[in-house]
Amino acid sequence: MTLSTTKESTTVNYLKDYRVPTYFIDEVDLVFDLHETHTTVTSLLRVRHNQLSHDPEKTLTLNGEELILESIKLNGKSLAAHQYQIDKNTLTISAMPDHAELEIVTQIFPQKNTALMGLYVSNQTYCTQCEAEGFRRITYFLDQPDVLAKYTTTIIADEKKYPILLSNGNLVDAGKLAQGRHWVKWKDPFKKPSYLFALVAGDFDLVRDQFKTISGRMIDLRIYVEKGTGDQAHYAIQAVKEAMRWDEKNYGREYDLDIYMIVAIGDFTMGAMENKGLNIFNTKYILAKPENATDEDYMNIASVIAHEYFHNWTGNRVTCRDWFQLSLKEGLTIFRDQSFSEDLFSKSVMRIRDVIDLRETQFPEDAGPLAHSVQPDSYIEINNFYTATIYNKGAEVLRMLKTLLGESVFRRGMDLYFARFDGQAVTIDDYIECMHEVSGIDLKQFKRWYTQAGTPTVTVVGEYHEAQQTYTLTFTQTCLATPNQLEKLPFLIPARIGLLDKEGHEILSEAVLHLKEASQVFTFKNITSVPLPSLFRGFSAPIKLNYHYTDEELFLLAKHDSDAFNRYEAIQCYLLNKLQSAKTDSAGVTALFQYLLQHETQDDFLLAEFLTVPSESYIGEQMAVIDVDGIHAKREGLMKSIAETLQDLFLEKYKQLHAATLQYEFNREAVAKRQLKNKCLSYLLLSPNNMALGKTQFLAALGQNMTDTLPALMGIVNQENAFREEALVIFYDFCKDDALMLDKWFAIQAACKLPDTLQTVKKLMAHPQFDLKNPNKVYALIGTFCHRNRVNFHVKSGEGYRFLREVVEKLDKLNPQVAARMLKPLTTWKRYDKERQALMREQLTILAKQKCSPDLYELITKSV
Ligand code: B3K
Ligand code: ZN
Repeated sequence: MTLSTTKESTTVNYLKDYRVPTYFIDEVDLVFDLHETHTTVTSLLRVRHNQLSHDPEKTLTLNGEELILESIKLNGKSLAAHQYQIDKNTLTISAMPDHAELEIVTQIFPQKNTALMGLYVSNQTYCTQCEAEGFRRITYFLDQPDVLAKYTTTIIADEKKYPILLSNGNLVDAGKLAQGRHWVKWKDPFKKPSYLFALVAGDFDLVRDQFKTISGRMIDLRIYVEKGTGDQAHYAIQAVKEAMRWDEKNYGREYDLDIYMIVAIGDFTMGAMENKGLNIFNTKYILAKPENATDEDYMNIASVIAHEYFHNWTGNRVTCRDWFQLSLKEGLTIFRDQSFSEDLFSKSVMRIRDVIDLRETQFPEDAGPLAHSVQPDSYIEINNFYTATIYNKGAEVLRMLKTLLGESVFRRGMDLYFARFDGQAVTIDDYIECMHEVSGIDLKQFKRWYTQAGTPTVTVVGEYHEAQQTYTLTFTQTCLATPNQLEKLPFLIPARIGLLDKEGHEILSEAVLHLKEASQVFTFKNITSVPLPSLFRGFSAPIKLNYHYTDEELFLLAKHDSDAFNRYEAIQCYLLNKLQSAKTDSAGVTALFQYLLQHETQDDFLLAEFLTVPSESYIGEQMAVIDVDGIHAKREGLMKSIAETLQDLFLEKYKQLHAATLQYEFNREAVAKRQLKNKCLSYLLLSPNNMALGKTQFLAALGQNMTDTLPALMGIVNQENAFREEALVIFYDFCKDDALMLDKWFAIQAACKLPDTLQTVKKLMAHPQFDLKNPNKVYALIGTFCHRNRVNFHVKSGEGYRFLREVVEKLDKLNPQVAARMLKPLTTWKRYDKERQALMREQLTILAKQKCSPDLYELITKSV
């Protein structure tokens, strides 16, 4: 018996080292025998030498981690000890035949698996997470995405405890065994990489529905959730149907199996996983009912469901050749789910929110020590690369491509991509080649978006020539150095622009300029008066724009631009200017907000976005040295003065909308009203005089409508008042048996801006319902405090940094992926003042001296 150990390697993997596999595995037959102390996995592999691999040695090297090898047979014969070799994370067989059947029996320990990779147990349910490299924690395998095999999976387990046994594909057989055990057999007709394998065993509530595909096939839809929560899966199953319809209509993609299953799990590191035919989801993105889920939760559920469903084509049918191509599936699938949410909820608001997200998560990544390109050229731990750059910037790159090619050509490119590469593991280059072929456009320069990291800054200068009646715009692009990339070449940037006259009428609507040079001039003819440019409409490229607008010009754009995103952008820009000036004069801001409240009557959802002051992190991003306390004080001050000056208007709007939203319904119109109503409430609750209003809404909404409960509670909790403690107790009593609501209870306290919050967070870590092994709890309490509560996390004493380091140390032993995610704020130390820099570095240095996971090792070495 040999034990392979936990991954320790700190090897750097390079894209340039990619080689085709020496062997392929065409068929996999797995048998899982689930027991209370261990699981035995028998794996029968049909192995074939790859003629193209030029490996004269005929050596087969399989990956394996934390496995106990019980036996190994080649073509039916047990291998003697000298015929194979086991190292830390590999099993090597030399002198392999060209074709062989390999039978490997391993033992694994799902009950002890806290890393939540491979096979693990959550709430008495067995489940798997194999992306990126979890399958090797189940059995020895060629655990890389360019090895595509057909899987058959047999699961054997106690029937009472685990009546439901699931895997990918179709159920083909089942039976009973002695001692109350039973078995099932699943067969997946589609070839897939090992990262898409899934297994689930447990007892669930089942919610079912059907979907008739465009060609008339009936799909059996099933969502499995924890017993007693079946009433919360109805929205999710509707969302599945919406997503299926949308992909047929917009991309011509039909679902391919006869059954589509989703299982919701309480302990899950990510949002969800797109395993073929058997998605596994974090409960957070399935369960919802009005009393425990907010409008945001509902919208997120639809978007994650769509995301995983869309992966069936972008990721599963056409998959990635290697993990450097991760954005091929993730960027593309995010782009598709963003478009879905725009269609479903609101084109303008979803766009605004996606850009906010990009600027708050990806821009800092680009500006920090962990900056990497959308197609990285090296990594130590691939799990560290499920980043905003790969996902969100990757999506922006495709949005630009669509802008450059136009909608119908882009669609033809997608059709070609699916037709050409169905059933294959391919590269970002393969994808771009399709787009090149259908468009005839040379995309060589465009591909720099994949290989160069960093956020470009585009400086624009406009000049009007009255005599010639021409207007010129000069665009100059620059991009700062990022780690290992000191010099950058110009990007191909699509700039969607319009020109307005003094009254705000459009003189030129919707031109897309292709910026190619470091500096480039565009001339517009027959312009009869000085125009005002509306630049990068819809945020047509992930860049930082530098154009000097006067306050009057920003007002004009805010009021009249035909592009909703640029109206929002003008307001943000104006607010940022005010927040950055030495003395914040709020009169202009309140005048603008007053105008918007009185005139923006078409779209409540959009208005709620317009009335949002830039976040502390976005303000900080604009500064050379982030002034944590200054930003906080100024922003709070500005919001308070808006709230005071416009108190009557907010109250009037609030009352009017409140009366119109008494009954909770989830639909576009109701969401828009509630969003605006609660935006007004959040301003009103900045004043202690309005606490009664918050209390009334909180008590009335609790148990009926979480969308109204939460903002009221937030307003109450964020200041000292007589009702504060009581409100938290009432909320706790209401939510103590519901894990997801409990997360909200933890998060709301961790987000509190009052000065003793760190002490509260420490106390809450000792709460019996807090669990360091549960990622949702960690994200709710530690994540909210360290990632979102800037003023308290960055407290001058350095106590917040020490707290995070201590938590990360503990987490790393349980779940390195979660530990690495939590560590991120410390890696940005260079952005702060000298004192904070020293304190943050000190904690990183302490960590650097300890033995830690490759996940942490990579982040620490890259950032110290
Ligand atoms: N593809 C999964 C990612 C899982 C990665 C785990 N380290 C989720 C998604 O993007 O759909
Ligand atoms: Zn994805």
